Amino acid sequence: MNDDWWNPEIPSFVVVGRVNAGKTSTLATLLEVDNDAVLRISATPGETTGVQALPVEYDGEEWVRFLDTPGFQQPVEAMREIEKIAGDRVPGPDDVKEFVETCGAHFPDEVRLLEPVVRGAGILYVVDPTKPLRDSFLAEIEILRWSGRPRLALMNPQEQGGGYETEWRERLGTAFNLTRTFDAHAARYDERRKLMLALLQIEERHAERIERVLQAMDAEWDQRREDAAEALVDFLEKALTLRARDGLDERDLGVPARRERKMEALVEEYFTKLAKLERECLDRWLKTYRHHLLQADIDPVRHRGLDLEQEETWRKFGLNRWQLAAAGAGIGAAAGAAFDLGVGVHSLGAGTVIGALGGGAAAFLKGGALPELKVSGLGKLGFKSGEGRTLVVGPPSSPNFPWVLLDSMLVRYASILERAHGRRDAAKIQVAEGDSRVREFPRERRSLLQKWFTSCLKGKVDRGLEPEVFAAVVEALGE
Ligand SMILES: Nc1nc2c(ncn2[C@@H]2O[C@H](COP(=O)(O)OP(=O)(O)OP(=O)(O)O)[C@@H](O)[C@H]2O)c(=O)[nH]1
Ligand SMILES: [Mg+2]
Repeated sequence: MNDDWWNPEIPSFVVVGRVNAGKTSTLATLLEVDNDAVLRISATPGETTGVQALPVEYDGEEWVRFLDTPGFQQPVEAMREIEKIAGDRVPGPDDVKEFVETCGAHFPDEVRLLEPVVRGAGILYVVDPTKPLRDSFLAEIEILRWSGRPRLALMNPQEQGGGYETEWRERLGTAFNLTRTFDAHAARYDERRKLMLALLQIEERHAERIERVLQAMDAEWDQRREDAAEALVDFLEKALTLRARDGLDERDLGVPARRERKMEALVEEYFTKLAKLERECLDRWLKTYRHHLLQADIDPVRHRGLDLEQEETWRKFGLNRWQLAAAGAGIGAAAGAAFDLGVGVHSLGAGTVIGALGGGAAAFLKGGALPELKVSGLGKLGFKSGEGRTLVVGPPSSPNFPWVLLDSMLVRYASILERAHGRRDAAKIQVAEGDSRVREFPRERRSLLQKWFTSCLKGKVDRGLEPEVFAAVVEALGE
C-alpha cells in the first residue's frame, strides 16, 4: 500500500467525517490553500479518494502534518463489523486496528480514513451541525471513540441558521476531548489560530512542536502586515506624485479643439496609470496573503479604478469635511502651498484665494467637491503662442483625494483578510458599503499622514516622515 503520507517522526492530525462534510475545505482554510490542484474541493461527494499529507513547514522544516481523507461512506455497517470483531467485549483500539487490517475489501473508504488513526494520528472530526444527527453519524462517533485517539470535533456549518447545533454539541461532548466551531467558508486568522491552539489541548505529547507552529504563524502574520504596509506606502507615494504630461506645440495653442483632445487623452492616461498602481498594490497583497482566486476589483474596461469621477466614491471614502479641515489646519501653510501649486481648470483664480485662507479653510471649502484634476501649463500660466509648453494633468484637486485613496485600499485589505482559502468561487475583492476606516483614525495619525500626503502632492516627498508614516500604516492595517 502506498503510505507516503505517514511519517512517525512528525505529529500528524487526520481529518475525518462524512463525505462532503467540508473536510477538505477546513484544511484549505486552516492551511491557506486556495488551489484546487493541491486540495480539491467540490460539491460532488467523494471528491477526495486517498489519504493526502499536508505538511506545515516553517524555515524548511516540517513541524506538523495534516492528513486529508475520503469520507465515511458506510459508517453503520463499519460499526457493526467492528462490534463483530470485538465479540462480547466493548470494542476498543485493537478492534479498530483489526478492522483496518482485514476489512479493506468491503470498506475501502472507512479503512483508508481509519488507517492514519490506528497508526497514531490525532483526529479532527468535521461535522455539519445544520444536518440532523442521524444514526449514521452516531456510528461514526462511536468508531472514533473506540479508536482511543485524542480527538477534536469541528462543527463546520454549511448553511445559515441554527439547525441541530445543540444536539450535536451534547453528543460530541460525550465522545470527544474538545468541540469547536470552525466555519470553513468564513474563518479568519483568529479562528485558524484558535484551531491550532485546540490541537495543543488534545495532543499534549506534541505541545512543543505545536507551540512552535503557533509562534511561527504569529511571526509570519506580523511580517505579512509589514509587507502589506510597505506596498501601501509605496502605492500612495507613487499615486500622489503621479502626473500625466504632454507637450503643447504652436498648433495646439492656436486651436482650442486640439488642446481639448490632448487634455482628454492626458486625463485618460492619468487614470489608467493610477489604476495600474492600484492593481499592483492589490496584487502584492493577494500574493502576500496567498490568494490566487481572489482578484483585484479594478474595472478593466474603464480603467478608472476607484471611479474617481463618481461623486459616490467621494462620499463613501475619505474624511468628512470637518475632519479634513482639522487635519489640514495644523499645517495650514503647507496645505495652502499644495493648493496653489496647480490651478483647477474651472477655478482659475479661486484656487489662489482659497489657498490664501490657509490649508484648513481650503480643505473645508473643497471637501465635498468632485475631483477636478489639476491642470497647469508649466512655466507661465496661460498659453502664449510661440512658446513651448507642457500640459500637466493630475492629481485631483480635492484635498480629500489622498484620503479616498487610502480608505479604499484599507477597505479592500480588510476584505482580503476576510476571504477564507477554503472557498473556491473566483471573486473580486469586495468593497463594503459606507465602510470608511480613515474616519476612525486618531487625530495625530491624521495630521501626520496629511503632512506626508501634502509633501507627496507637491512632488517633494518628505523622506524624514517615512518611518513614522510606515509605522502608522502598519497600525492602521492591524485595526
Ligand atoms: N457554505 C459553506 N459551504 C461549505 C463549507 N465547507 C464546505 N462547504 C461546501 O461543501 C462541499 C464539500 O466540501 P469539501 O470540503 O470538498 O468536503 P469533503 O468533506 O472534503 O468532501 P469529500 O472529499 O467529497 O468527502 C463544497 O461544495 C464546499 O464548498 C462551509 O463552511 N460553508
Ligand atoms: Mg475532501
